[in-house]
Amino acid sequence: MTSCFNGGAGWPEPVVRVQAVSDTCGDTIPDRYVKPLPERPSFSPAASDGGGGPSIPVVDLSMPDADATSRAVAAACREWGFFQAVNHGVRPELLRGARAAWRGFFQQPAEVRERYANSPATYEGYGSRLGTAKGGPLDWGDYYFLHLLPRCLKSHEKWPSLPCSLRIGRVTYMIDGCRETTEEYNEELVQLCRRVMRLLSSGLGLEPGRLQAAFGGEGGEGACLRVNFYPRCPQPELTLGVAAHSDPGGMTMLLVDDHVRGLQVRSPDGQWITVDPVPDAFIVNVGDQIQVLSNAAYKSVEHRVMVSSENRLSMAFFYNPRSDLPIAPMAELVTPDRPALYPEMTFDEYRVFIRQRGLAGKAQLESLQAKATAPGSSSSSSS
Ligand SMILES: O=C(O)CCC(=O)C(=O)O
Repeated sequence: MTSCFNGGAGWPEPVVRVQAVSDTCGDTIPDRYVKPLPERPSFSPAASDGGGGPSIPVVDLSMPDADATSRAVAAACREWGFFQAVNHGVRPELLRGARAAWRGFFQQPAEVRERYANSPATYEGYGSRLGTAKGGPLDWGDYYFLHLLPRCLKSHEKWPSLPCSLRIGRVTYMIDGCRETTEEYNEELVQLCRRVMRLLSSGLGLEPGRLQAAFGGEGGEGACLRVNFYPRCPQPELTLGVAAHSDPGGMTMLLVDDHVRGLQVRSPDGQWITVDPVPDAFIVNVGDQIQVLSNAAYKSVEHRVMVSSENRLSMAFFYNPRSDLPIAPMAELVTPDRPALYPEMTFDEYRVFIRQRGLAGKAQLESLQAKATAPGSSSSSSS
């Protein structure tokens, strides 16, 4: 298994690729991946299995009535923090091309993948863990993380270079499929996120550009991509592909495998429900920064990932506020009846916690709320 280690690069111990573990572990997963009993997945049926249980709302973004669309998005984000966006305007061929390009990366030989091994300094590149605590629990998944916005953080050298040929008519061109597709995907997703931001802002009774302004305006926002690859697992009942967490950033647009389920979302009544993906939809969810800006009108909800006997790939596009802007509940949403629930903090300050400790449910947001609402706290509303 020597090819599954990378020699440290700032990690507290050698990093083992889950893909290599999956290929070599036989029928039993190593102890480091076994979750404590209360955290293990429940194989709750998806609504389409006939259980008729609750499911996250589906919102058609092509409805001609912008107010109705805004109301549907806002209702989903107030109640569930999640919805599936259909007819969102991003071409299905681009979605399939992006998934295929990234599957191509995870199918490369280990020595090619290892050229892009990441470190905890920026997390950019090929990784297999979050958090730097030695001996900490591990999730059953590898990933690739890269920065897209602001442009000064984007560095193509840190993206996989996978040249391939493309034949158009009689001419064959060489293209760098993964980089070119990811660029186009990025452009489209930024436009879609800006549109959903306007809908969210209107849904709070604010002027459509208000939420985007709190992110630093169009061109001021941040964006990054995390492509998750969950190799087949012989004991899926013991582990998770990603442990329960809420997303630290602003908003996430998740593109999942159409055929393999995995995502579970905490429902409003506290149950884990399995999402049944609508083909070519984006699963959109509110992150912690929008929960803070909306003074908890919109919920950043816990979710986690089950693994299975099949490989699964997902692409999480994280749309974030400018990282050095103070983020606090927007002044219009703070009243004597509903004081600011969170203190002011930049996204840079906020994510230090996650980068050191890994994903920990909603612990970060809850500890901030406890500080802001403690007697004598001076939390302000200045965003
Ligand atoms: O793979 C999934 O379905 C979800 C991934 C996720 O939650 C994440 O990358 O933060």
